[in-house]
Order: sequence, then structure tokens, then C-alpha cells
Amino acid sequence: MRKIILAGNWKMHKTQAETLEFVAQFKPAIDDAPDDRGIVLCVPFTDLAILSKNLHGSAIQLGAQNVHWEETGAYTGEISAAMLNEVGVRYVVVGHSERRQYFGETNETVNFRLRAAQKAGLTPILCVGETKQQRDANETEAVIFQQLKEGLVGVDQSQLVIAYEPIWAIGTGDTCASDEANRVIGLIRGKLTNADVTIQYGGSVNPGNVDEIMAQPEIDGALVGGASLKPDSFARIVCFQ
Ligand code: G2H
Repeated sequence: MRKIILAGNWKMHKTQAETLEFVAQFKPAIDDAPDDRGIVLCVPFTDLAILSKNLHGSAIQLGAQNVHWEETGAYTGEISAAMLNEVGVRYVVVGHSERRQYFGETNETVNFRLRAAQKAGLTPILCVGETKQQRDANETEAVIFQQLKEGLVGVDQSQLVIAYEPIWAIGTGDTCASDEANRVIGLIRGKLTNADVTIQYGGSVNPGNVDEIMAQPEIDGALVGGASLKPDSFARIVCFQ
């Protein structure tokens, strides 16, 4: 049975004060959300502890946006899976295209991070997706299959979420057609050994397109950037029909 998960990815947005303001509005707004779906907020490291303390009694689960693969050591600027676990983190985004593009993330380092997250009991959200150039060159499947092949070595597929995020649809307002996202996600599922992995779509999901996206049979949720920053927008997404 595949689980539906709606996750907000705040990227580098919101101070602690802004986080508290968000939660105060978001919690009551999702009171009527059906309980068949997981709700996750992947927030900056500095917001994790305060958010954790303010989530009690709500269905919201805590997520981070990156994790290092070593357990401890001289890795300036990095955060370990145990550190995330300690503050209540349950999910962590790994291999987001922004990290691949701006911070030199490779399929190999993505794989290290996935395994370290799982070892500490976290569920990683592995992001895969192609650039516009790759799509235009008909390389979409080859790129994604390579990301999966190298990224999933030694990874436990019973403790994993995948997000298909076509890079050309991220933060551009240019959503991938829902039937095309469904097709690619079906191909991704065909490469997995566990048919029950939750596979999300990500890329300019908003209150206006979420119902159509979630109506697709292969799509089990969404990873939402810009539209997760506003409590009313993300609540509407979480409460999709
Ligand atoms: C893709 C997505 C969140 P947005 O990065 O992971 O962002 O919804 O702003 O396109």
C-alpha cells in the first residue's frame, strides 16, 4: 500500500520567528485534512528545533534538506543524521537538483547521504530529474535511470521516498503536464524492487494544479517549494481532493 506524502521544501527561507508565525496559521488550516496522507515540512537547519517543539499534537512531521554521510568529524558546515534525529527529524531531502547544481552533489555523494540517513532511522526523499537540455535531447529516461542506479546502491527501498522533479519545472511556474509526470513516475517505479515506494512529483506545484496532479495514478504526493511558504497555499495543497 503506497503512502501519500505532501512535503514542503522551504529551501533557504524563513527565520525562527517566521516559522512560528507559519505554524500558528498552518496547524488550524489543516485540521480537516484527511488522515490518509503524511504532511512534512523540510525546513532550514536553524528552524528544526523550534519547529519540533511546536508540532506536538499535530500531524506534521519534521524534515531537513540535507545530511552528511559521516557520523561525526571535521566536516565544517555539515550536519549528521544523528543530529537531525535528536531534534525530531523524520525525513530528509537528498540530492535536490539545487544541491546537485550549486554544491557539487553527485550520484555517489547522494548515495552516501541516503545510506547514512537510513542508518540513523531517517527516511530520505531522493530527488531525481532531468534538465531542459536533457529532455530536449530525449535523455530524460537515461538520466533518471542513471540517478537511480548509482543513487540506490545499498539503499533500503522500504524506507525511501522518491521525488521526480524535472529541473525545468522547478520554481519556474512551468509545471510538467500531469500525464507526463505520471508516465515518468511509472518508469521510475518500474526500476524499483519495492513497488510500494512513495513517488512524489515536484516542480511548481500550487493550489491550482495539485488536484490534477494528485489524480494521476502513479503520483503519490508532492514536494512543494514556493507554494509551501504560505500557510493557506500549503494547507490547500495538503487538503487536495
Ligand atoms: C522543486 C520544488 C520543491 P517549486 O525544487 O522541491 O520547488 O515548487 O518552487 O518548484
